[in-house]
Amino acid sequence: MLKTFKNWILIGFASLILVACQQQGGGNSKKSKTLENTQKAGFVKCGVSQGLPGFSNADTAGNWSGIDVDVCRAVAAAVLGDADKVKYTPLSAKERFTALIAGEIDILSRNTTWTLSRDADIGLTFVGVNFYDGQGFMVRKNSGINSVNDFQSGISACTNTGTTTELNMRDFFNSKNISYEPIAFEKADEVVAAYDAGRCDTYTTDKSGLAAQRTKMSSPDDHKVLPETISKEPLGPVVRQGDAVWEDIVRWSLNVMIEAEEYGVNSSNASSLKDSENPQIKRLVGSEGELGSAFGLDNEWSLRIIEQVGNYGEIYEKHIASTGIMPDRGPNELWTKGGILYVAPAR
Ligand SMILES: N[C@@H](CCC(=O)N[C@@H](CS)C(=O)NCC(=O)O)C(=O)O
Repeated sequence: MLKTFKNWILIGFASLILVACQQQGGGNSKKSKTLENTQKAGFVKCGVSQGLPGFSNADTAGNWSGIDVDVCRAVAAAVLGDADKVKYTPLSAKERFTALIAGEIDILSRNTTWTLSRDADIGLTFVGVNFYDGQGFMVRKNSGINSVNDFQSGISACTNTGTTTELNMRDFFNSKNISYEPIAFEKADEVVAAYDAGRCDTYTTDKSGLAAQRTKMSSPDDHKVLPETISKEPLGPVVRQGDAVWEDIVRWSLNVMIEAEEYGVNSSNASSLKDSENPQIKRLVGSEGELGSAFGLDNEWSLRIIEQVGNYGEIYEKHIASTGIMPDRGPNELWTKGGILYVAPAR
């Protein structure tokens, strides 16, 4: 009797272990409400900036492009089969998080810095980094200022409201005991116009933002960016907290573009690499493993991202390097080439 009881307990434990192992092995039975709604609507709801060249910018015909836009395009290629199926909502820095939490958008991909308080406090989840940046200062070349060490009390500084920039600027000037006059606007174009018109001595934001906005100034050559970087600004896409599968889809859509570059898979060679000898390449192009099933997607999801949007290197070249915004990749180079772009393996 006792023996039979023991056997039952053993069988019970064995089944528990089996179930636990199966769950670990994959097969995601969870459903994503956001994925379901996106597939029903037929487009990805993507929040972007109000116009930041290289990152998210619309042409005169209203076509959006940029490295941030490509994150949304990648998700659309993965979940809808077509990178063009994206509806863009331009948002100021101040309104971006409210729009995401309210469900007006499902991905915020808008030069947004990942910080503890944003990630933890307000119902947001950062899924990764698509551009490593830092805050800098722009001044007029004839100002006689060559370094932040030349800043004097009474300096006026233009910037955007609702940004990390405002907070870093305050920390920076206060820690150096320099009194300053902040001149802040909600719309980035107002900031640029104010600085351009000489209303402030310096314009401060992410260094990529300075480079991008400089292209909009009346005489870009009259200005320079100081050498110092006063903060870390890891920029990346954000989703609403609470839909773990959607979060994973966005995270891995980004990771796949970075890993594709690492393995030399690009928009032109991807489909010809289905028979590659390298199993990691085969997983990226969907001819080995079943990575898509974990998200409720087919196995070509990542191939479509690479074919329709490109790998990270192609995207960087197209939007940031060839446009002259930041030709040098700096930290945004792959870890295998001296940069810090290092993503978890898609396997
Ligand atoms: N990365 C910072 C700053 C983001 C930010 O809003 N920067 C301004 C200046 S580059 C901007 O995006 N302007 C473009 C726009 O508002 O459309 C943050 O997340 O707070």
